[in-house]
Amino acid sequence: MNAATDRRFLSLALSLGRRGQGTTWPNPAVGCVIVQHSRIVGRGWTAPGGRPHAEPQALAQAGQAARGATAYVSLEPCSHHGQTPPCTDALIAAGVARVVAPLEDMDPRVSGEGFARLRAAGIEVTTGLLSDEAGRDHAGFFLRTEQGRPFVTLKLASSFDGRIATATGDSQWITGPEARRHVHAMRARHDAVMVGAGTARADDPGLTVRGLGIAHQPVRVVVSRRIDLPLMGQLARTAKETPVWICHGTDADPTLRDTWTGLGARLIPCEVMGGQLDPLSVLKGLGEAGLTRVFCEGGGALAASLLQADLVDELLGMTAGVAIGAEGLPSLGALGLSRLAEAPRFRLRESRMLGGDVLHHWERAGG
Ligand code: AOF
Ligand code: ZN
Repeated sequence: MNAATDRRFLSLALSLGRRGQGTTWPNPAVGCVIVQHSRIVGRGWTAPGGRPHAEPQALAQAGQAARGATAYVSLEPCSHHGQTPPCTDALIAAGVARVVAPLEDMDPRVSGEGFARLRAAGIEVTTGLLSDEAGRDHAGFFLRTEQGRPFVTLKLASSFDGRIATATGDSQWITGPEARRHVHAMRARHDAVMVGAGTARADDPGLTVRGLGIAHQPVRVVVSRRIDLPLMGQLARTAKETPVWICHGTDADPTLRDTWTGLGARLIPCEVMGGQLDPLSVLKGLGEAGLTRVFCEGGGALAASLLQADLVDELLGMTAGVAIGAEGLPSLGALGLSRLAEAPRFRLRESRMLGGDVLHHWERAGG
């Protein structure tokens, strides 16, 4: 098989894998394509909840056609006896001749062992192709495995001059319907949507995915040191149907904790540092609870504290052609910088028109 063909089928495996993003945590969202004589005979991706894994599903579809075929997998097939038997064993048993996967699984139970087992069984293994793209797709899973925290995408939709509301708090419809639709699609591809308490109070957001025909909902995370949240708001009313997790200070009022637990929320105690919640402790708490990809939608104070702590992996900006002026509410709180050299910097990955707005997508520089 030539490199261009490998690239094409592996790229397809990667895009199938991405279909599972937001639904497979704490497991990675993997995709698999089985190819026999240049024909796709099986496709699979990690099921919601993280199991079954991608490979056994694709192999089941391929049946006998898997014998002598090439399996394209977006991550090293697992070799451990976890909650399901190892995918390497399934590939070996099916008689696959070759496996193409971009990179090793960082899970210490796998970590090269999957490739080694396949090779030991006489299967040809090709790695390294599309590894940057796969690294991005699995960045959340890898970060949680290595550092115990999820990947953080920070979204800021603002006016041309970086404001998110007028001085009186009027914030509806800064960006257009296409941008809003994109936000919903991005929510769906993350394990959780996260906001600070100020936003939860000011906007009373639902934080659900709507209008895309998707049944799955991401977890809704609210960061609130004192659990200072409206008891009659949308989050409180719907916490029993769609998960609400509250990251609060260890010093929060126990009665309020009980109230929110009663409403159906999950409470995650986090450390307080210098009078505010320590953002690293918040993310570690979320990582411990299984999250791999978090979509932060502000507000300004939470966004600033994450940026200050160098915990933002990706920025998603949406900018509207409207000017609000200095008295408007800035999208970011104070960062306390004196020198530009200290300012968090990101590298542009993509920019394009989105309806009447501009979408710009940045990733951490040198990360
Ligand atoms: C694969 N294909 O589709 C996925 C894999 O708890 P378990 O038994 O489900 O195992 C989880 C681990 O399996 C996870 O940490 C990661 O290493 C791997 N995920 N592997 O071959 C898949 N989702
Ligand atoms: Zn597996």
